[in-house]
Amino acid sequence: MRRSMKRALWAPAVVLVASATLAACGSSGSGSSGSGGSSASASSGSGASGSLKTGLKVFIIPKNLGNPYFTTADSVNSGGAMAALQTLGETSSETSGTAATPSSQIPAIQAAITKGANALIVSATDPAALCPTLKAAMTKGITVVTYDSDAPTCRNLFVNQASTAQIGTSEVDLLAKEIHSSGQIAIVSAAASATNQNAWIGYMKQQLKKYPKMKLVSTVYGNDDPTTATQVTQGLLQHYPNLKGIISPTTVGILAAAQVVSSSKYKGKVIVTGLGTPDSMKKYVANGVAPAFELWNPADLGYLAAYAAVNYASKKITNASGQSFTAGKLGKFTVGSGSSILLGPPFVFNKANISKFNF
Ligand code: RAM
Repeated sequence: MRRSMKRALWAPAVVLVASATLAACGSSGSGSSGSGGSSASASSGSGASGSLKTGLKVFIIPKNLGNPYFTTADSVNSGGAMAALQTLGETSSETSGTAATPSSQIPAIQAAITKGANALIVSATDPAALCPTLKAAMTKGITVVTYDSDAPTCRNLFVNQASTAQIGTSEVDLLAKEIHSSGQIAIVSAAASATNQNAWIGYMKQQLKKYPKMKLVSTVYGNDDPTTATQVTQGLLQHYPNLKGIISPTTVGILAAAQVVSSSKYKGKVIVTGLGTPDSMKKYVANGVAPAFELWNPADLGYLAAYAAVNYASKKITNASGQSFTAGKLGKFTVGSGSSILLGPPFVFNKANISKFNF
């Protein structure tokens, strides 16, 4: 996708948004980048980024490694968090467990603290389970920024991908349009403890009140694991043979659900929507199983989280509402209510536009 197109579609919105309030394979490091070299002591640079500190040790800790959504959000090649950190002269490293569970993620957070992190950028698998570790980090003066999935009481800032309410309500609206506002529907979520999915599902339930003929019969959890997501979707279809629609607010879940429906007798009977990446969903937009779905640009989310973390760690902003900073190519952002920063509105992909996107 060309840069100009990307910017036009994801122009940053500076909006006040209500923050979404709502295992042991150890951590495995995966690559690091940055031009900071040894970063034991960060310094106040005076380069292009004003007086932001350079040489900060920043650890990006997604829900899990191996999830293409987070790879896009975090990596240098996609222009995600590590690209921003490289530009700013920080040292960065992406680390987590392989399962999207707190027992997999927490050791990675602990290891980052031990290694002398100056800032952590975390997508929370489970806010309650992560909080003691994140609070310990904050007590040591480490900047804690959540992105993607929040831990509202134990971080300095939350970088929110899109309005929580808008995501939840618009997914119900998208499905209602496809199934003529009538019939049994189900949700294929990620982990039962995930802050982001639970907040979106809360708004879906509210929005469903506007569609009295649509009945939510079940919510199942695929844990952002392709095999589990496939199995729970198969189980749903067996239990509810009259199902008309599935909403899956997770990139792993929506792909599994679309694959299961496409290769079964339910193709043409069950419509899938939710949050997906365009590359993984092109086939299912084309075959009509998932005519429309949503997302934001994950690379921009990571990039913005990196700028937020460095600005906070450099004491250029606090968590107070109204503080603003410039996030490189994305422009100016303002801290909103709940100490959250909003990337922009969700974007709907469908057959008219999906071929323009490659991530
Ligand atoms: C999955 C993860 C992530 C979520 C996206 C939409 O990759 O659950 O947290 O934001 O889907």
